[in-house]
Amino acid sequence: MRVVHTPLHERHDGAYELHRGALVPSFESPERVHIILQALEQAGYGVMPPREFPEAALLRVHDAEFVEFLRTAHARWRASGRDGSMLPSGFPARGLRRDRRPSGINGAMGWYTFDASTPIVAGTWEAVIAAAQCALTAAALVAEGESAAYALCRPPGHHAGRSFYGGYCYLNNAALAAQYLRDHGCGRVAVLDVDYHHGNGTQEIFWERDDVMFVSLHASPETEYPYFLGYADECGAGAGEGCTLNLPLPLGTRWPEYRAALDLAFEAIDRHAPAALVVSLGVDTFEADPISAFKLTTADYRELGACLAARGLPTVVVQEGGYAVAEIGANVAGVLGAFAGRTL
Ligand code: SP5
Ligand code: ZN
Repeated sequence: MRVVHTPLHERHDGAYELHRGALVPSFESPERVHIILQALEQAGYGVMPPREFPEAALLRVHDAEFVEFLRTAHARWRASGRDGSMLPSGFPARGLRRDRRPSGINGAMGWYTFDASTPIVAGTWEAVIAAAQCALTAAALVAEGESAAYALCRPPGHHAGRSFYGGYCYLNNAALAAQYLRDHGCGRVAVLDVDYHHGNGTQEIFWERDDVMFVSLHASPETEYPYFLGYADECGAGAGEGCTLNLPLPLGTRWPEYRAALDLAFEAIDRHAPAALVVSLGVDTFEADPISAFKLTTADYRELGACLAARGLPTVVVQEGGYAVAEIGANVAGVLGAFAGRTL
């Protein structure tokens, strides 16, 4: 299994985020990828840089004005006399207008994001576009016949929707991979999201579609981020009705319960009969994760990998969250190890 990676992710280093009422150092740090890469290189994986893709590949999933906002946001911020990390200071909640986007940078930021934990710095766009190209490259490898590929994406993507960012995510890497597979010969695709947090962006992007199924195991949004999506009664709409499946799980979930939910996820995926699988791989389900409350162990990630690989589907694995930096390499390597010797 090949690993797609570029050091350009380092251009995004958000400095700080709003967490429990205080600005704290960003949990989503460049060190995460350094440690994953080190573990995968030690395990002997071949690492390759991403290919270049035209902007049209992004616009298959994202809104053009939104992409333009991300590309130009920090320059606008600097032009208004500020510098450093951009965070929003207001959002269009109930009672405020949602029919017009303010021309000023602060209003535009509140328009396009939904939290104050997703900073934009001078290098964010460069890193975001590089992560998207890693995901597209991994999808291309699988479309061209590889049985599996891993995109070491940073920043992550599954909270980003067609025209919004948040949750440390800017462009939706997994959705771009899924759409690429659809556009290159795969009739149906399933996205399985195993990050601790609900993949609200991916769900939104494919909500009304029957060609890309979205299935997610995550902590209940009753108490966990992103709070306002990810409930079990969300099933998709229109042509996509029945093509979204949410399996929210309680705080403290361990492998046996997680495994049982994974079986349900695969029953649904089997009914959809996809030609390929995209895995949004967050390892923030780990017992020592600093912002999460599931209890998976390093050994459990090998089991998870075995479950995923055993499906025998061409698979694109896309990195999402995971903030226990010391163990993130072993946990990701544990999942990917199951794919190593696999041939379809
Ligand atoms: C990609 C990804 O994993 N994004 C996660 C974004 C989470 N950001 C806000 C986290 C709020 C954590 N609150 C602490 C609750 C502890 N149980
Ligand atoms: Zn997460």
